[in-house]
Amino acid sequence: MKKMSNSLSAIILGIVVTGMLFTGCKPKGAGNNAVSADAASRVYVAPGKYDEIYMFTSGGFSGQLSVYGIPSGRLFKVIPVFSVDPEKGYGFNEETKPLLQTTKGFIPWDDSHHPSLSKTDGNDDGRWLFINANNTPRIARIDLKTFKTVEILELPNTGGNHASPYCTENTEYVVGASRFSVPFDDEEMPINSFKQNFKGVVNFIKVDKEKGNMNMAFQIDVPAVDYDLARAGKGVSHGWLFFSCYNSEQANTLLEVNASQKDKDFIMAVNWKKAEEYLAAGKGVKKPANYYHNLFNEETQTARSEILKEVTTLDARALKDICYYMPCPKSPHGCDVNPTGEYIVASGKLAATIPVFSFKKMMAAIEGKQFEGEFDGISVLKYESVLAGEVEKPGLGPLHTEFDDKGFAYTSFFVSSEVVKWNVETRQIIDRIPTYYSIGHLCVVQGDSKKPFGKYLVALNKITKDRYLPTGPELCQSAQLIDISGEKMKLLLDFPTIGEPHYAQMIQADLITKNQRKVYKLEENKHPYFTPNEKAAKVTRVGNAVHVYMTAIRSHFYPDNIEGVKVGDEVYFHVTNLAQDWDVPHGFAVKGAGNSELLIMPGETQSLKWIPSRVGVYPMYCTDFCSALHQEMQGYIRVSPAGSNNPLTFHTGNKPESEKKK
Ligand code: K7E
Ligand code: CUA
Repeated sequence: MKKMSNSLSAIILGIVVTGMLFTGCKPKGAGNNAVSADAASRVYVAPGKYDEIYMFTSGGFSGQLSVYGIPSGRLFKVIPVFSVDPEKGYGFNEETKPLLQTTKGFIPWDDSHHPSLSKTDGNDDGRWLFINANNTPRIARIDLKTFKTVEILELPNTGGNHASPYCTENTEYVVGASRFSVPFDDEEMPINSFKQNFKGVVNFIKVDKEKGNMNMAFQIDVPAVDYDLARAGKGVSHGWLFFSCYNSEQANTLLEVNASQKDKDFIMAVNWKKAEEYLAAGKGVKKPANYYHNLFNEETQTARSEILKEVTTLDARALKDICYYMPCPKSPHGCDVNPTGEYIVASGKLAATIPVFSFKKMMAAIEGKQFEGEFDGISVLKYESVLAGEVEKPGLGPLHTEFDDKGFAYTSFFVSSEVVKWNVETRQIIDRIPTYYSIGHLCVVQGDSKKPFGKYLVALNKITKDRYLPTGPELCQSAQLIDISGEKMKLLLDFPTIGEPHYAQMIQADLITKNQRKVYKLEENKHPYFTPNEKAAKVTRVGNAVHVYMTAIRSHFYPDNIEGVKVGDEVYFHVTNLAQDWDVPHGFAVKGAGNSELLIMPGETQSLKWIPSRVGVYPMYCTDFCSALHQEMQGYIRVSPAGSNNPLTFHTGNKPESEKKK
């Protein structure tokens, strides 16, 4: 620690930051910061009125995605993605369980950092949202018609899918890279053979233009460093991607010290159009792999898993003109591209300036072979040959940058806990505003697109000490809404978030609302256990599996009395919600079930598996208050001993003919 603070203190503007570097520091005047006089009216969305903007925020270690309205900061929904959610039956009902299957088995959780809206011509098109699983490397796709997770693709040979996912200009690909270099899956090696045996990888996932379906197109093998964040090029730099890399020291222990040795790490520029050419020319090598592709089918309303066994790879060391390294000061984190695509802004966490790279200069430097050498087989461009300029004395601990529509950039500073506004062309600092406290990412409305909407910026903060009512040892994390429509930034609103809000993307609401699905049409329901009306409801037995084809409508289930089930049976309740009106879900729960409820949207079928272990009469009921007679929406299922001869019977209301005679 001593050794490190010596070297750092010189770098970080001569300030001794040993204590606060990794915890953040508190700006002066914290707690009673000036909120502009019109702030309340700027964020007030009157009852019954709509917000102007959607914000999609990752939950970090919650594995979920939350949806807020901006400017009000109202929470609308938490969309389960990588973590099970009993509230919605996600990961508990039979239809969604396959989404969470991986080569490591069913995984009920992940750590999720970066939502990424799909793009057309470099602008957010409001169709899909992609998000990464960092721990067990996966990418998920959420359909913004239904706000549901519809696809999850596992990434083979990838350790820590942090630099992910990033959409290219027309969502040709979503791309991600490994944070932890590792040997190939299912290979073990001495950890200290990192330099020889570990690999980094960049994953290119092809996205179907109409349906959005993902498939693993190819991987690029790259040197073993830690790839942290990235952005796709756009406009002039369309066809390229830019990744920040730290740990160019290739340390495998105590990275805190060992990965902070060198003066510069890298930004890796990847020419994906070139990679496509090599693939077309047959330079891809097919390698065995093992990974899951889980896809939800809207017609059958059921997810299916397939296991894939091969991946095509390109070797960046052999194909010299796919990847280049640009030297970048001190452990870069964020790597962001401005709306024209000309400037690449890299934020070195431990750097005293922010370097701004020029795409034009980079192309000229590649053309003119302005290399200072190679790193692990990859050409390293000369720093001066690619640099547009540096932002001087910007603040401490720069992390992330987004852009508005007027030529300004906004960078977050974790250590000095502030947002700094600067001019992209001149790199002059225009304004700065404190955040409370220790901001990570920030986001501007459509701020990573070719046409940012500007107007609002949200700071996503790690620490909220003294900002809210305390809630035990764990205090909430928070977002802060900042008005960026004028020259000076203005703080408008604080609001808490779910989990850790690593990153968010904001989009104008009408790009989403016009596509909303209100119901699933019954005539389009192709679920294998669909029950189209009450007459079709039935209970069947196949061995010890009992299938209940059940319907729900205000305010009863059909059937609501079931007998003849035995201890040890596998009972499947396949419940179809017959309602065809917006906002009329029904719930379903049965006493003692070891999973969760179902929450069934209008026209949808969902299945709950239940294995009764004891004799008894078990109530079942609707869990979503659906009408004045919601409490009456209930029934019973009788469970007899394993050897019983009770016949299978079922009904709602009058008993069936067969039973009337008894
Ligand atoms: Cu900066 Cu995971 Cu995007 Cu968090 S990362 S802050
Ligand atoms: Cu159906 Cu409550």
